[in-house]
Amino acid sequence: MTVADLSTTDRYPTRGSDSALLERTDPTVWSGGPTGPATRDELAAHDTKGFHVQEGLLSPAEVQTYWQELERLTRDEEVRADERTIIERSSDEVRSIFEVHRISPLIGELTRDPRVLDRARQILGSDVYVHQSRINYMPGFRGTGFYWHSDFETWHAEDGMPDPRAVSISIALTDNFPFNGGLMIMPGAHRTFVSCAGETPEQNHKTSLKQQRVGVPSEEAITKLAYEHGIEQFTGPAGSALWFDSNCMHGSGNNITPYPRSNIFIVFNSAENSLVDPYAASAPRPNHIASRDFTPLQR
Ligand code: 6CS
Ligand code: FE
Repeated sequence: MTVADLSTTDRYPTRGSDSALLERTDPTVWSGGPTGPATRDELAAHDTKGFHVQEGLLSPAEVQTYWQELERLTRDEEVRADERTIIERSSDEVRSIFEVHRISPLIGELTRDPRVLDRARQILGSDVYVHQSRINYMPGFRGTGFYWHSDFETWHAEDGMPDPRAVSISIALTDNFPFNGGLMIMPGAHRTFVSCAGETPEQNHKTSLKQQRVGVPSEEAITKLAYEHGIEQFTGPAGSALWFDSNCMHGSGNNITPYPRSNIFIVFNSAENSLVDPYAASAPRPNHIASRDFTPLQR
């Protein structure tokens, strides 16, 4: 099936026989919703670039508390053996812990913290629920990064997310430097949907969360977007946070420094954008990767 065939049934067709750059036909900041703490300039930056930084979200004391929680989780043998925990390919260190907002009550509270929840509702212009949460531990020396991708391309194809009406927050628990795997992101590329060639294999999530092989943009698409938009990098002290649109083109390098780059990552989806059947996979991914509990979050 070519992208043209798919487009009659789907505004963001992907994983057909060829790749293409399609225009995003949805807003980035949705109007008409609840007000919130984001300033006019922050919303303008988010709309134009697809992301904005929330400086000093967590106090140093809170960073310490969440860092200790992260250390506790990565040392807990039950958590390490849990299917929601992804171990690094090249070592036995924890790479990610999914559904961490349900595993850790402390991180669960953070999803309902007004400093976080109200900003998500403001950007998405509606009630929201947690689509996915994870801790990316990115240990020193052996932390491996993530190749260029759009999260929405995966969430649309494999989770059945209709529109890019979702926003992620990446909260730095350690200092994010340019040299320890800091997130790279193309400002403005969120307005282009990169349709990727290649069918989704059965049970793809069993390997894609360690290394993504399908839903990966072509080097031609990445080159075109990089020359058109450039590349910025999220760096900042522990406690700062990056809010980024679900369709941002982003990636991160490996971390060969001694400094871990550990983040809490929460994805808010609009309650008006709840998941349907996957658009390009034979079965939906498990609930701990793509929640099907659409109950809107309350403070
Ligand atoms: O597949 C996913 O849902 C996850 N994969 C990546 C590389 N980023 C978004 C998300 O956490
Ligand atoms: Fe991602």
